[in-house]
Amino acid sequence: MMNYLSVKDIDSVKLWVSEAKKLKADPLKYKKLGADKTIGLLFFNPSLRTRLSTQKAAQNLGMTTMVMNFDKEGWALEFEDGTIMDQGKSEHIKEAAQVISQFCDIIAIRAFASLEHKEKDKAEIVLNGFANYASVPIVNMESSVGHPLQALADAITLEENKAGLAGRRPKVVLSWAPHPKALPHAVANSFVEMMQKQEADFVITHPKGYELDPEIVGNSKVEYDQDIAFKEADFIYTKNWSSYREYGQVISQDHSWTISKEKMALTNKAKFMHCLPVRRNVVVTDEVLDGENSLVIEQANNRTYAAQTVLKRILDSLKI
Ligand code: AN0
Ligand code: CP
Repeated sequence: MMNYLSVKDIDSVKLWVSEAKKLKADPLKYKKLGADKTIGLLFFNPSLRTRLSTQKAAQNLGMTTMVMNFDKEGWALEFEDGTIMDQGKSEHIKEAAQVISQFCDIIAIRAFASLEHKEKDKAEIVLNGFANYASVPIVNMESSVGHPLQALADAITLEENKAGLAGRRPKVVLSWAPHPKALPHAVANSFVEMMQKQEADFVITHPKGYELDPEIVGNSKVEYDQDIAFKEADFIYTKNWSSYREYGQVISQDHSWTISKEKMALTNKAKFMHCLPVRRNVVVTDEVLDGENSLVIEQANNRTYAAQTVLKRILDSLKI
């Protein structure tokens, strides 16, 4: 059974991006593929883009969608085995996942990291709970560890904006930026994993103490001086994340890391990318976000074709 749980499930970024571009050129080409099929979208956290783009993608493939805000509308779920359920949790993942599988042909799940328990977050309790007990394919709409639909949309956006590089490898920089709240590592993790599958000069930059999970970073280059990292960059991908080492803590909000016109002037006229939602004049200045090199709306638009590529592949796999 084909699941889409992480970037590792992409066998060839090149192939998937080219499929996405074809779907973008003719979104309704496979309108009949998903007829009589239902996707259930389960949200344990808020969402604008993921919610609407995944519904739009399903709709383009002729599917019916069911959306449930699990945090507000569902029973509180128990994920541990063998628990005596005499406390707050009303239903076990074993029944919930099997019951939803009776109604849905695909289940998509958003469940952020708690940012409290590193090991539990790393174990992907919610996503893997569904993957273990559901009898239908599972799609990750941002879990504790990754946001692979975002990363695929980012890969499409990068590909579409390489035209000015005359075939040379792009320099892509993932830059941390300040934020008042503790945010998850998922978007950054999946972007790193996606870049590791691409031909690019890739650099991660962040203040000391904001190192991402070393198991994900692997051999990717880390540069602690943002100004040095930005030199000759073709793409600046910005995201805040909380500390991984001091798990879930905001250890600094250094505003000298905000992406500004002056920072962008250090680059090779780089394009600016961010997954959104973004806090203006904290993460990035108005000038950069509203500037002509900002790709954020294109990225959001490409979320539809990223999701459509994944759902089409799953629907194709269900026919075999
Ligand atoms: C979330 C995050 O950082 O993971 C979702 C991003 C797509 N962002 C916020 O919570 C602001
Ligand atoms: N980029 C993204 O996943 O946005 P939402 O949280 O609004 O879905």
